[in-house]
Amino acid sequence: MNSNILSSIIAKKSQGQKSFAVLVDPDKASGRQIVDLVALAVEAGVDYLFVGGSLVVSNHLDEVVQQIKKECDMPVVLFPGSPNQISRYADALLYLSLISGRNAELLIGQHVISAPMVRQSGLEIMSTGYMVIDGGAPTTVSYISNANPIPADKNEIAVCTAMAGEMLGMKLIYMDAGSGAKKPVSEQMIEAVSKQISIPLIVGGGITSPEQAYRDCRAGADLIVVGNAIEKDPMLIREMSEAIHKSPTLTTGH
Ligand code: 1GP
Repeated sequence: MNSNILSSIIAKKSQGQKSFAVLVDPDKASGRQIVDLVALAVEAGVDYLFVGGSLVVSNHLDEVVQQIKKECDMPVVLFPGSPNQISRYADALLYLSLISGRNAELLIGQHVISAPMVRQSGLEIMSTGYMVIDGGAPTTVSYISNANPIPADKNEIAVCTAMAGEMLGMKLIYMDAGSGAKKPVSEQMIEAVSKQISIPLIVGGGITSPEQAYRDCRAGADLIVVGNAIEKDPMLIREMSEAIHKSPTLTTGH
């Protein structure tokens, strides 16, 4: 099983470099928009394109991924909301287990059902402890997952959840306030969690400004994911990328 993309994320973390992923929702992106977005992303030095959404209702995931791959060499990482959001044309899959929830289906059930298909896809599989954090309003992910998010001010629950994920062997932790969250994950929570884990920490949901992205990186996020804000204003990509790539970390993992 290849591990190129995970290795690149780990290598960047160990060098103190931050990474930036732009999230493309196949339901919202059309042909021309994808071409333009990819061009902007390449020019801005975006590290990864994540593709997926909690509720992909269209059936052109393959088409979207193929189109992105035609336009650029950037790694395409699937961020699936359900097991049918798999495309063999992508490079890697965030193999998400919703460790913040207590819905057995999203912890392990759907993985069992889709395991042969996932293995056959040939994708790089990146085991990811997925933690949904309350973002101030119900988001698609909190509704669809049928699981309570971690309260935004309960840093200790987030810390223990991430620690458990790491000790269970997960390779990445993803803290997500949900797409379009009113409030992104707090810097205090990011700092608390990042201090207690040594695997890379992905943070997303409701990040709308380069300043916020910078502060999140400084607090300890290793990879920032932005979707909505860039859908609304694609020109934000450049500033976001600059802010993320210049940011230092104030904290160190143990
Ligand atoms: C959502 O983390 C991603 O799962 C991105 O969220 O669309 O709010 O940037 P936004």
